[in-house]
Amino acid sequence: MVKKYVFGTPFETEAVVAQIAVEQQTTHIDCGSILVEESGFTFCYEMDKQDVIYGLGEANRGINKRGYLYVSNCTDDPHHTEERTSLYGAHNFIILSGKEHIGLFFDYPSEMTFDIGYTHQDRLVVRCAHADLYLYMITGESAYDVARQFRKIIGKSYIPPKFAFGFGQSRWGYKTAQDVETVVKNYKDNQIPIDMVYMDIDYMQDYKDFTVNPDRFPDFPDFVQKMKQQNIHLIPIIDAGVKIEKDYDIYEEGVEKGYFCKREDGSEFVASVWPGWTHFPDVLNPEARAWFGSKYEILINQGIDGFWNDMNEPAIFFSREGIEDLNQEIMSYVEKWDTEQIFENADAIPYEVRGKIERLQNNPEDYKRFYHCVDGKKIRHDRVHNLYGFNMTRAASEAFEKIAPDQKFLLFSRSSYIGMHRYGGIWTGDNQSWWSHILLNLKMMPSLHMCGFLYTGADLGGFGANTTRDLLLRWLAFGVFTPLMRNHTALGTREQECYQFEGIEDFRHVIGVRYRLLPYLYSEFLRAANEDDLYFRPLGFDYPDDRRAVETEDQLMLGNEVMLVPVYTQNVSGRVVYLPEEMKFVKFLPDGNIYEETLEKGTHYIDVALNEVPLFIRKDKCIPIVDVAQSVEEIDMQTVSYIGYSQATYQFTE
Ligand code: MIG
Repeated sequence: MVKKYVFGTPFETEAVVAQIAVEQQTTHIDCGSILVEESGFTFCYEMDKQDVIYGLGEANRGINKRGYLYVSNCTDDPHHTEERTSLYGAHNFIILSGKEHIGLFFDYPSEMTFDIGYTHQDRLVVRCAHADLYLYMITGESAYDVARQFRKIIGKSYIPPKFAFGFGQSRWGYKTAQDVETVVKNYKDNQIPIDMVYMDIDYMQDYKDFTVNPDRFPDFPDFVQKMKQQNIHLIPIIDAGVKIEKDYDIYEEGVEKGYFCKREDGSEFVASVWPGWTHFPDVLNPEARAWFGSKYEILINQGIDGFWNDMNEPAIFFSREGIEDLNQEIMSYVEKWDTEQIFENADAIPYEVRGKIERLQNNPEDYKRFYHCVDGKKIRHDRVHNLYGFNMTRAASEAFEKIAPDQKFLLFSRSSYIGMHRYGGIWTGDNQSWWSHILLNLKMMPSLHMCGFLYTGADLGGFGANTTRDLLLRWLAFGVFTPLMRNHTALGTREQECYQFEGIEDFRHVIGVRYRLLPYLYSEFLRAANEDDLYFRPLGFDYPDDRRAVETEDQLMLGNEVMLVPVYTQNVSGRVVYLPEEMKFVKFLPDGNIYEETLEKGTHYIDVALNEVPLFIRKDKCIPIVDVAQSVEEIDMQTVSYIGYSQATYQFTE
């Protein structure tokens, strides 16, 4: 049962697609209390000791969000440490689950705070500065039921092309066609399956969107085809900022048509990002959105069939106004240097000044300095900040429909808001090569699935910092199951391609398991997308009456058949698992054999070597497996066989 309340004059985010009649407004909805004041909107709910709070999609900390503070405010922050309150996405959906099961979606596109037992241990307070929003309240039989009802009202999740379920290699720093060829050759020579190589900003000409540097990628269309012949899809990055440069057609057209975000005085807003000074396409304006989207065709015409949209919070290094706001002392530093130098030379700058310079980056003041034009109305960016990445990605997706309606494109974004899940997936941004980030990855996945973002994954091996062989192997063994399986790392970090490490056969094996399971994972993904279901679920969704299961946050349910138990600690030969019922323990062994053992309900210690991939199959279920293939295209369905409970059958979803 879904109820819709309206407060003030909300911005139409288009997060919800179902038509729902608006309730007579009250100050007390069926759960909690609401306060509408000059100073904003407050929702308050007294939590029972046993209540579990699910949701918030791409957010920090646990599956149960209790005990901390979360702020929906899309932010480019590469330090995902425990105290951080904002990441790249804004997913304002929570489920209160205890004696009653209630879903709440606060459809509000600006900064919103979820104090879930942070200020007062048992009080949930949701606040925002303007009482202009829709609130959807869902009641159901269980948390799982509530999540599924929510998924129904926000529309079907994006389904990528099948090749996107293969493994992808990425690195910030592949500069030339030869760099890409080297990656492909090494994967192929070592028989490590692979379907995608990602192209980070270095492929562009001076970081200009939709350009390819002709010296470093001569005859790009031909190169794209050569890669395709080896079943490799090249996936270029697109950044939000458009470089200001005379004769750059996208810049000139955008200015001429008035499609960039403007200052209050009508001039184009200018921000510094990778290309230097840029303008931001006004993707909230439908015409500008269609125009920006149409530019993807430039690369599609060269054979490209997938993209990742970056820097679309939008991230800002600094603005002219921001610099002007600083005192003379800082001016003297900033004036002398261009974009990159400021950050490269940060160490030479006095500490106090450095702090101020750092605060120029993603400065909230800048988000008040530009406007969108929606239905002829000027809307200040900060009021709709969390919708930028959503609409940049929607721009691409809507354009694909026109450019090639019969083709599926791979598309995922860094920033997002609920509703964007219909247009593309997301990756979870700049994590680190830390063991704790395997666990963060695991905990984020089911929350994202509650919010509709099914095609998701983290930078496997970690983006920032230097990875290690064991960390990468353990992370990949979990990544085998995430819809997006991509190894990506930052400029300047240790080489992270699988062939850079000793014992390459272990990587070959672990990634090979992805391909052995791919028909199953793809089928379960399609089922989840078609039926508005979750692919990943917390154990509490399937075993709500088993408190131990509810509190287990380092295992996940996948589809109807599988429970995942990744190893996420260093120097261990296995881990403790909790089985809420009898299950079959399965390990993909490095020699290609499969180990199966039935284990009783309860606690067990399982041995899992670095080169093994573990999973559990639920009682009376089975899953299909196939032989390893070098790419998705080469998977041979004739080789299908089944593992798990022998009497069971599996129904494929197509
Ligand atoms: O300011 O394009 O999250 O995946 O490698 C950094 C360079 C910009 C941030 C993305 C990351 C990407 C990087 N980008």
